[in-house]
Amino acid sequence: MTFNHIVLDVNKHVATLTLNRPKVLNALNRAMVDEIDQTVDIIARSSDIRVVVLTGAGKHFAAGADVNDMANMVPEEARNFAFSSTFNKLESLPQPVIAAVKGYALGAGFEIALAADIRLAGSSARFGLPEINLGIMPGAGGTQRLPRIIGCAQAKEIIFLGDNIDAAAALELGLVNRVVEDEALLDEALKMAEKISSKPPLALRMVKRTVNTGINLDIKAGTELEAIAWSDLFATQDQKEGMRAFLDKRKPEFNGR
Ligand code: CO8
Repeated sequence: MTFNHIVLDVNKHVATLTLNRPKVLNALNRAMVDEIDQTVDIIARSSDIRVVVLTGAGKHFAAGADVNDMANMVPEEARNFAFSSTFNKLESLPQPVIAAVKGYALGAGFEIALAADIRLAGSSARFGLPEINLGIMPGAGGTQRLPRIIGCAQAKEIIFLGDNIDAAAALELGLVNRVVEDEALLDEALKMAEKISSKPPLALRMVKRTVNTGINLDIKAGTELEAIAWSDLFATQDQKEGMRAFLDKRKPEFNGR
C-alpha cells in the first residue's frame, strides 16, 4: 500500500511508521492523519507485526497540526478536523509503540508522541504545546495524556506558557525514557523494538492492555484485572515454552500462540 504523507516499513516483526512531510516539518494535515488511521488498522490486524516505531522524516518529528488548514475554521469544522479518534486508536494498538523524537514535537506532533508507550528522544528534541499562543488549546489528548504522564502541575505549566522544553528537561520530567544523540536515535529505537519483538507477543499485549486500562481504575479493580490477564496467559503455548526453556536452561522461542 502506498501513502502520500507517511511511510510504512515492515522489517521482520517491527513496523516503522514515518511521518513524511519534511518540507513543513511533518505538520499533520487531515490527509496525513487519515493515512495514519488506515495504517493503525493494518497494524492492529497483523499478527506478524509485534512492535511499532513511530518517527518523523528529516530533522524533526512533527511541528503540530497544519496551521494553514486550521486558520479559518468554524467550530463545526474544527470538530471534524479533530485527530483524537486516530490518536486514541494508536494508543490502543495491541502492539507496543515506541516514538523516536528528534527536533520539534509540537502541538499535535507532541500529542501523537504522547499516545506511544515509550518515548526516546534525540538530543535535539524540543517538546511543546504552543496552542495557547495561537488562541486555542491542545485538542488531541494533550490536556489528558500529559498530566497523566508528568502530573497536573507540570503539564499545566507547559500548556499555560506554551514554551518548548528540551530533551534533558523532558527526561527529568519522565516524559521520555531515554535521550541519545540524534544520529543514534533510530538505531536505538529499532534495537529496543527488536528486543521487545523477541518477547512473547500475547504477554506483551496483556501487559499493555492491563497498564492502559488499570491506570484509570482503582488499585483493587486494577489488580483484579491483572490477576485475570496473568492467569489467562497460562493458556498460551508461550507460557509453556518460556517455563520449559528456563528449566531446560535454553533460550525460549516464542511463537505468539
Ligand atoms: N503548520 C503548517 N506549516 C508549518 C507548521 C505547522 N504547524 N510548522 C512548520 N510549518 C512550515 C513553515 O510554515 C515553513 O514553511 P515555508 O517554508 O513554506 O515557509 C516550514 O514548515 C519550515 O518551518 P520554519 O521556516 O518556520 O522553520 P523554523 O526552524 O524557522 O521554525 C518552528 C520552526 C519554531 C517549529 C516553526 O515552524 C513553528 O512555530 N511552527 C508552528 C508550530 C505550532 O504552532 N504548532 C502547533 C500547531 S497547533 C496544533 O498542533 C493544534 C493541535 C490541536 C489538535 C488537533 C486536532 C485537530
